[in-house]
This record gives sequence, structure tokens and C-alpha cells, in this order.
Amino acid sequence: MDKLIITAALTGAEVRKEQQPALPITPQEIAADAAACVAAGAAIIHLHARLADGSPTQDKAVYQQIIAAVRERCDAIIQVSTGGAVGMSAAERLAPLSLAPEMATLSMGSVNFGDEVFINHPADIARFARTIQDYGIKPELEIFDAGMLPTAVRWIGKGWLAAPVHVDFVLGVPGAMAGTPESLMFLRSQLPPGATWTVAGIGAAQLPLAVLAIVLGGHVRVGFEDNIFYRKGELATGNAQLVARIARISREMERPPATPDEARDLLGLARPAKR
Ligand code: KMH
Ligand code: ZN
Repeated sequence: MDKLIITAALTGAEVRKEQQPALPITPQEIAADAAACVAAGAAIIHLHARLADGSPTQDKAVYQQIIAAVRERCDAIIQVSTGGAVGMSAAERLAPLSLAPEMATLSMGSVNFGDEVFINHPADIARFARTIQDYGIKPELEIFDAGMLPTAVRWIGKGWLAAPVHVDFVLGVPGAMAGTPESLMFLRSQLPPGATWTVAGIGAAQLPLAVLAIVLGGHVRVGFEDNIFYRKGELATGNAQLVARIARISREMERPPATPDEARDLLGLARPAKR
């Protein structure tokens, strides 16, 4: 099996500092956390931006500061969010794409999201997909619910998404597909040929689904965006602690973590010129 690509989802849009004191908010905090995660075994850094007061933003200038700070500290694959936060407009959510990061997320449908609704109108998804393609960015298809993967398959058929796709199964959001092995096994059985995939289990589902993905040949996403605990009742000390646990398990399972450049090779991304 291939080496394991570990994505660190550092901040997200929903978690608050009061819930997890180690949540990185400022560009410098995010960059330091990204570097610690890469040192611990992460290859991709999934980015969300926050304003100084902690509120989520898709502001291009803030992303620009974060990306510059991260690039100074490590060679991670930078993946920006086009999901942003519930309620943001499509135009807001598109903003970081013009910074031409290596990767960007692309949610493949609408879904209940806790007490809210994460709306992804097909016309907006198509616009995001086009823009991502125009900038030469590799999309990561965010699959929250069962209908979203057939949508991706349909879109590959229409030529709206380039194969092979890279998919992230986000499992355990209240209102979406449960964070269970059965969900993951089903979705994996529906993947289009050649797809690479990762899993982001929410809350207590993070660790068991990560371990299952290692066994099944998938990849893993961990981090405070999805889960703030190390174990029941015990907050993680930092995102890197969550990454380090997966790296340890992956080595034991003979799927050691991919470096950022090894992950680029697995995902069909060009290796950047040496910095
Ligand atoms: N914050 C969620 C509503 C993504 O990054 O693309 C959406 C999200 C997905 O986090
Ligand atoms: Zn996200």
C-alpha cells in the first residue's frame, strides 16, 4: 500500500478558543501549528482563516498572510477551504482560490450541519469547480452524505471534474452520514476508478475511522476542525498530538506517513522548486 497522507485540519470555522485553548487563530499561530504538524507527520494543511476576534472569514488578505507564514515554516501542501462557514456567500467562499494554492476543498452537495444547513447549490458547486480548474488547483471533494459521491461521479462523466479525483469522506456531522465503519465501507465501494480518498471522522469517530482508513488503503484527516479531544474527557494538547498518534499507528501498520513531496506524487501534484 502507499504511504499514508495525513491532513491536519487545524482550525475549521466552528470551534472556539473557549472550547479548545490550543486552537490556532492568528496567521503566526496557524503557521507554527502547521510546522509542528508537518514535523509530526502531516503532509497537507487544510486551512480556514479567522479574524483576530476568532470569527471565521474567507478574506483573501487574511488567507494570504496565513499561506505566506505557513510557507515560511514548512513545505506542506496547502489546501484552502471553499466551504468557509455556514451562511457565507458563494463569492466570499471563492476568495482564497485566487491565491492559487495547491489544493482546495469542494463540497459536493447541501446537508444539514448541526442546527444549521450547509448550502451548496449545484450552480455554485459548478462555479467553484470551474474556478478551481481554471487556477490549476487540485480539488478535494468533500463528501458529507451518500448522494454527494454519485454527484461527483456524474460530474466526472460530464467533464466538470478531472479524474482521478481525490475525495474526503467527512463522517459524523450531526445531520449527515454517521461516523461509522459501515458508512465508510459503503462510500468506499462507490468510489470512481483511480480515486484517492481520505477520511475525516467527527468527534469520537476520528480515531476509529482513521485506523480503518489505514487498513483499507485510504488516507487520514485529523485536527481540531473535526475533533478537539485526545480521548474521552481529555482535550488534545495541540493538533500535532493528534497527528503524531496517527503517524505512530501508521508506522506500526507499515504505512508510514508520506512527506509533503511524497504526497504530491501520490496526488499528481507537481513538486515545487526547492525553496
Ligand atoms: N465549515 C463547514 C461548514 C470545507 O472546509 O470545505 C464547511 C467546511 C468544509 O469546513
Ligand atoms: Zn474545512
